[in-house]
Amino acid sequence: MLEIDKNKMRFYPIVDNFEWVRKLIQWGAKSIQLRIKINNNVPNNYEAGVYLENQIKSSIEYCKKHQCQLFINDYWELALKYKAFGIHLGYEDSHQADLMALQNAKINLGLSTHDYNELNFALKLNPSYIALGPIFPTQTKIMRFAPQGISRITEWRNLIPANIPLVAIGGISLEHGFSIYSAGADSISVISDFKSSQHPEGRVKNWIQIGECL
Ligand code: TZP
Ligand code: MG
Repeated sequence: MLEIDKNKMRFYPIVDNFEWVRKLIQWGAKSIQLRIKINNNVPNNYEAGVYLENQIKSSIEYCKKHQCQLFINDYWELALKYKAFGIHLGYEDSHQADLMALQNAKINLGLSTHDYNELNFALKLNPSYIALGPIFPTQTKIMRFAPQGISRITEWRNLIPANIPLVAIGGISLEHGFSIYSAGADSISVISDFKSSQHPEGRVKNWIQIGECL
C-alpha cells in the first residue's frame, strides 16, 4: 500500500469529473476524491459505461503523474483495473466490494462513517482513513443522519487509532476550517464550498494555505 501522506490531505476536495481533477491539481490540490454519480453526469451522446471508465482512467493517470492522492468513490472494479491510489466506500458499499482484492492490489481504503455502528465496522476493515459526516447540514447529499456537530469530531478522534487520518465532511466552508482542524480532524473534505464559489481557484488556494499552517 502506498501509505497516505496526511500532510497532503489537509484539504480533500470532491469533484465529479476529470476536468475538475485537472483544475484542482493546477491550483495545488494534493488529494482529491472523484465521486461520479452517473445519472447526473453523462454528457449527451455518450454511453454511460464508456464515459465512466474514461473519466476514471484519465483521472487516475493524471493524478499519478502529478503525485496526487486520488480516491475513487464507489467504482472499486475500475479503481482496481487502473490501480488507483485509493477507493472511498460507504458502509453499504463496503459490504459489496472485494476488499481482499483491493488490499492485495495495495489500494488505500477510505471509509465513511455516520454513527458508532458504522465506525466499529469500519475499524475492522483496516482503513487508510475514516470519514465522519455530515458535520453540518448539507444541500449536496440527502443524508439519513443528523448533523454531527464539531464535538463529534473530537469524540471520533479519540476512538480512532492515531495513525488513521480522520476526514470531516458535510456542509463545511472555509470559515470553519480552523475550528474543525482544532477539534481533531486531519483532513477536510468539501464540495460546494469551492464549486459554488464565484472564485473557485482562490477558494481552493485559501484552503491549501490554511492546511499548510497546521
Ligand atoms: N458525504 C457526506 S456529506 C457529503 C458527502 C458526499 C456532501 C458534502 O458536500 P458539501 O457541499 O461540502 O456539504
Ligand atoms: Mg458510495
